[in-house]
Amino acid sequence: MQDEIRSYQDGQAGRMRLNRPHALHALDLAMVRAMTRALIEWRDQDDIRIVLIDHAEGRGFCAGGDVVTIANNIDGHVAAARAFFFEEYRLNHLMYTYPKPGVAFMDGVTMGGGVGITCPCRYRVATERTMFAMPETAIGIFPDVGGGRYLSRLRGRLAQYLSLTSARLNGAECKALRLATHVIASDRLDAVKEKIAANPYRVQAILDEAEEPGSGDAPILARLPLIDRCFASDDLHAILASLDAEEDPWAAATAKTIRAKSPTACQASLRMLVESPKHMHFVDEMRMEYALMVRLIEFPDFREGVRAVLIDKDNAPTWAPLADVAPFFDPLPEAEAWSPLPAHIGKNDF
Ligand code: QUE
Repeated sequence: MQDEIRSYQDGQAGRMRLNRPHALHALDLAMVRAMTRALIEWRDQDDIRIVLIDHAEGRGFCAGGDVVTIANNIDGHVAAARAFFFEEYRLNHLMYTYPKPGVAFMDGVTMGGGVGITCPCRYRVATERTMFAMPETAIGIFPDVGGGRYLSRLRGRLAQYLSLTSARLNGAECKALRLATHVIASDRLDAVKEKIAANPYRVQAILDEAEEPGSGDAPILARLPLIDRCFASDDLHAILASLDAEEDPWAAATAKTIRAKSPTACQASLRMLVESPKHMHFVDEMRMEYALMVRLIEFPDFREGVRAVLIDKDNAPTWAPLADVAPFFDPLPEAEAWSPLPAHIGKNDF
């Protein structure tokens, strides 16, 4: 079998290429481990000055996590399901604190777990093929992988809007919201990567030079006032009531979209977005997200959502009755809680 992560040195760059084309390069545990191992190896290697993350042939940059396998593990193999998120968040944290700059190329679908490996990078390149979304509430979970941090820092009430609706953003919208640093035509990326690998100290200039003026329309900007008004509350029912009160086709369609998502997942997401800005350190964010994820993957909506969206593809989930999500935020017992990779860990410790 071909390696699902192709990692190699290219000039002065460490290259990590996601290579699971049949699943839009969604991350499984082996990929998370291979990426972690490569980053640890490159951390102390003086001839590697920068890390480039992209995908091999085929569509998509990274569709998220391998949630079908995780959902199938819930019955009987809960430890394996937990282990995926535990290690994925360790990778996200390693990238967030990594001493060398990262460049992520979001040249296609970039969702969930794909966002988690992009947002920690200093340079985030979108293209005309970028389709960015945090669609987790459709499968009974929440925008994780640091989503609480990245989304809650966006302007106005975009975090609440993106989390509840799974709305997709194009490359120009990602740039307008600072989720991307650059928008570069897809057919220029090979040349850009080659130049960066040869001259990593010029990365900013190389990306700036490859960007064309006017990188396309960002229609979301025109809707910001309406989004801010309708998503002003941290309460799901108040948001729905606010959308229903607008005499506006967009508001009606948006309310319908939210009503199709897991209500429990939506409420958990809204509460996370209240809590996330209180965290000083990314470690605290990921510890909270892991505790919440451990609870939600055992709540029936996760299995049901994965069934409806990704297995049977009937898009007709039956959600469980609404729970009070507050207990989902209780810290885990210390022995089960998430922790970052120990700082001294080396590549042979896996
Ligand atoms: C929510 C998600 C994911 C999703 C859809 C959601 C997710 C994910 C995929 C996905 C899509 C296409 C594939 C694939 C996975 O879809 O995490 O293997 O081919 O990986 O609504 O969180």
